[in-house]
Formats: sequence, C-alpha cells, structure tokens
Amino acid sequence: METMGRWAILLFLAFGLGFGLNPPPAGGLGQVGVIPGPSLPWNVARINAPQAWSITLGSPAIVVAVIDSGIDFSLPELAEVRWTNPKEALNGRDDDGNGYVDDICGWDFRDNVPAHCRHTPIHYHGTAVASVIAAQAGRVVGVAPKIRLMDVRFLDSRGLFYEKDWKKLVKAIHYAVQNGARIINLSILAKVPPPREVEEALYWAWERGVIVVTIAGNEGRAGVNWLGRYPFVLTVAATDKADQPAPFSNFGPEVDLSAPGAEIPALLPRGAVGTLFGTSFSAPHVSGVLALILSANPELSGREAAEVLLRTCAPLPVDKMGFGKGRVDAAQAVAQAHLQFPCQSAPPPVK
Ligand SMILES: [Ca+2]
Ligand SMILES: [Ca+2]
Repeated sequence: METMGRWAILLFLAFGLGFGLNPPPAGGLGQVGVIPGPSLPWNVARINAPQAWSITLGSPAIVVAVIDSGIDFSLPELAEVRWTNPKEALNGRDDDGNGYVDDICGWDFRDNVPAHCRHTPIHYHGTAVASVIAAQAGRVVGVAPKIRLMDVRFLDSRGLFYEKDWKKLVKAIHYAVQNGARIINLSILAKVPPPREVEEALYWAWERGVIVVTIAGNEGRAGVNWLGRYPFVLTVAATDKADQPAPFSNFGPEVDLSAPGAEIPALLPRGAVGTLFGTSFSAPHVSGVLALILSANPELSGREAAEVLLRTCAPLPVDKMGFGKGRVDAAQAVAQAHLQFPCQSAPPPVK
C-alpha cells in the first residue's frame, strides 16, 4: 500500500528564479585573481572572499563533493574545477576497485552510471550550487575558484527525491568520503525524518573529518528541516543584501551560521545566469569558505576547520536569534586558518 510519505519527501526549494540577461562569454576563461568588476557578484564580495584570495584562491587538492542534481561542466567557468579520479581510466573496468566502473569524474546515483554518461536531463540546482562554490571568473565567480568539485548526482531531473531514494543518498555520501572529498555540500531537505542509515552515513563522514554542509530550509519559520537537525552537520540559514536574515529562511538553535541566500547570481545549465533565492544557495558559500580554509592550511582536521569557520563569523546586526554564529566571513576565516597554526608557517628565526 502506498503511503503519503512515499511522495512527501522534498528537496530543496529555490524560488523566485529569474534568468539574467548576460550572454555567454565571447572568449575563454577570465583570469582568476584579477576579477573584473561586473563578474564579482555582490554575495562573494559581501563575505570578503576577494580579501581571502590574497592568501589562497583554493587548492586543487581540496575537493568539495556536490551531492545534488548534477553539474554542467561544459560551462567555461566550471570546466577546470571538475574533479577527476586519478586512479580510474575509461576502459570498462573498475581500475581503483571502489565499486564503480569508469567513474573518471564522479558518479550519477540517479541514473546509476558514471557522471559523464548520464542520460536523464539535469535540473539547474546542482549547477547553480557548484557555481557559487567554485566558478572561475567569467560571467560570475565563485568563492573558491581553484578547488575541485566532485559531481555526485542524487536529485532527479525535477530536482526531487523520494523515500525510496534514501539508499542512494547513503551510497552518495560513502562515495564522496571514500574518494577524497573533504567537504560535502548537501543543499537538500526532507520533511520527514530520514532512516537510521542516513544518520549513520552522515556521522561516519564526520568521524572521518569530512564536513557536511546542509540547509535550514525556506519556509521562514522557527525550526529547520532534515538533514539540518543533526548535530554533526553544519546547518546554514540565509541572509540578504542588507546583511539581514532573509525573510524566507528558517532559523533556530540547529542553525550553525548564515550566508547570503537572496538574489544570488549563479550559472545555470547551458549557460544562462540566474538570480536565485534559497538556503540552497547559502550553503555553497560556507562550503567554499571551508575549502579556502583547508586550502590555506590542509593540515587542519574537519573539526578544526569548522571551528575556525564558526569563530570568525560576522555577527548579524539584528536581535533575531536563530541564525547561528552570524554571517560567514572568508577573509577572517582564511587569515586565522593561515596564521593561527604556526606549524604551517615558516619556522621562527633562530635566536
Ligand atoms: Ca572505480
Ligand atoms: Ca575504468
């Protein structure tokens, strides 16, 4: 017998989607590090990412897994940040023995094929999330434009998932951790409690030093959705252009910190630029800053990186509680990650 719950699992919510008028770039990639004004989105400036870039633009050794609806890496701003599996070749065999044949650049858990072989259309959500984390300068630039993004598709062509899909999420989390991701961006939510296996997978990731970043939800209410209620994930609420809590953002004691989530310019599949709203687009700012922290100091554990992140948030100028430690600040976070651990710095001069 079917249950209501079977169809009740949803997802992220991105609303007010608008498509920008920016045409595709006439040339190739812009030069990362010299960001022309029009391509520096307000949200990336607001979290002080350009100041952090004087220390690091991100390291290719730091991998963020985007468990989402798939990423369009044909876009010039994303082409070079695609994670590739160094131990896998395209030959019909599972060269690295990880259980996935020819997973040269991630896995599509929706179609159950290598990410480059997917056959169902991708929803825009994953590409937009990826763009906020790591787009290289072009029509927009992301927070950490020199890291790598692992494409781990979970959501279907409409951006949805259902109760029967929980096992896919567990596999996706395991895949990300076992193949070297240090951060997992999970801009998805569910209205019903996930099964125990999902909780165990998230805790398993945390125990291995992988930081899972997820969302508060978009109903403008006290209380966050799953997966944001777990204590061993970072749960992100949304702020707006005025550095105020976004009216649509959920909030509550489960929220760890906040990041811009309203009027976010981001790339969409096939190359349009959208203006997006939702905590789905707040979380990737946090994933990007965590990637910068670990790029500045790869020796930090996941827990230490999360502590630096939370310690350096800018307090929100509001009385409203429930938005965590405040708005993420890339410059402060990276400066602390870089300087606070002298073992990573040059040795002190000999007396
Ligand atoms: Ca493999
Ligand atoms: Ca192979």
